[in-house]
Amino acid sequence: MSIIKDRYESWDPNVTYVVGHQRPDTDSIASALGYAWYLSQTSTDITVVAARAGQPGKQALFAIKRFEQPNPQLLTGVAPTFGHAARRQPFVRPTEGLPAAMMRVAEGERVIPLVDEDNIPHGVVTSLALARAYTAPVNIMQTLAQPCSSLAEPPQLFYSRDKISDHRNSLLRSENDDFLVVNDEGKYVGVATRRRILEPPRARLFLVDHNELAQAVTDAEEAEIVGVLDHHRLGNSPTASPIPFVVDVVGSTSTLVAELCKTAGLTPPSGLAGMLLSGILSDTLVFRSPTTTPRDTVCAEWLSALAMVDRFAYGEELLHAAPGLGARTVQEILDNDRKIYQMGGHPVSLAQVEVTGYQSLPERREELLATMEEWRQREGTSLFGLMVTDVVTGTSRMLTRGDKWVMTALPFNRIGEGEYDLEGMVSRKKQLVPALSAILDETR
Ligand SMILES: [Mn+2]
Repeated sequence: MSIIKDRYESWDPNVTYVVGHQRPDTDSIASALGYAWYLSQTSTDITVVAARAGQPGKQALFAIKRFEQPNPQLLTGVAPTFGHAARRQPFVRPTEGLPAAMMRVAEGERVIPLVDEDNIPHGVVTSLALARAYTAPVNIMQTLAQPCSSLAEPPQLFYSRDKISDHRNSLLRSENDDFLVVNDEGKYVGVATRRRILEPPRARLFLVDHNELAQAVTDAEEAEIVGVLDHHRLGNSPTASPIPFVVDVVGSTSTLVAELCKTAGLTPPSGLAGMLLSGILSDTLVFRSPTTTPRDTVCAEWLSALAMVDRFAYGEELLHAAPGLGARTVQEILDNDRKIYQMGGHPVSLAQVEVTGYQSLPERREELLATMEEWRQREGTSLFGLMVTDVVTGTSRMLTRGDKWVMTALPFNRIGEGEYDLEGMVSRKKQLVPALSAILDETR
């Protein structure tokens, strides 16, 4: 209902958001909450809000509930909109006389919006049109009696929710310098000048648990990245100008947040400590992942004391809240989403499973491959592929068992016995199937 909501939509230019990657996992949510808290404790000049780029996974929701943490604010997109560029400029009613508009001009306005009692805009009166009316060779009393609507010029309208970048071309073609901005119901929001539209306020983002724009919240390339705190490999640098950019080789971003707190002499509240602990336990698979470092275990010990939980028992509970590969049976992994295809007359069985990181793939590989071969023999398929898709990085690997002639023709990077890197493939239907069909059709 409020103007502020119409104008600012989902992001506020006065706020600095701490936001994790799309398809947020537990570490992404925990480090956003933790780092936002840390920043709010250490910097007084900015308003910091923890945010998320999408719906958290089951495990993250479990941790949020367990430690009674707020779900971070959802950012659906961070592009500047016309609402962000609009200023709620004073208006006059279309029925008011010209002196009302003239007063606004005297106050320094260049265009005066005409807005009726229902908040619907009826064009604008420009200072030029007013000057002409006042200097026209007619009775000045007649001029003063005219309603503002008599001088109304049709405005160019934009919706406050619309992204500026989607309209750049029509803006460049337009001869107007001032544009009326309305909300979804067509009601007056404000006036946006060309200058403000071309240089709108930008969302201020602190990225946690990722460092590539491809994984960031929608339209992050139109935002101002003010810092990065992460533990993943370096992707493309998201900024042109230098920013605080921390990518450190530990098991989780939550570890980095906990260390920052320690260094600053800050003790996170019990619930937040539990949340950060959850981030560490989730990413390190309760310290079993080879990515675990002593820094993770030291922080986890500290946080579990603050949260008053047994980190090992709670860790197992947490992992089972959203079973990754580590906590699922071979049957579940292979058969939850499996389809049989006919390619060039050869039956091919393709399963797909989503993960957040490949941490637990090595320890399950042998078991999975053995079962795949068993099923393949039983079903008589030429190939059995398990596409393991990392929803965080948008990449996939494939475990495969098949007839020798198919295996040797596979057009993928082999990274181990029966294991291939599918790189940017995430869709079985649109990417993997066509790639496999190409060889199986050919070698028939
Ligand atoms: Mn992480």
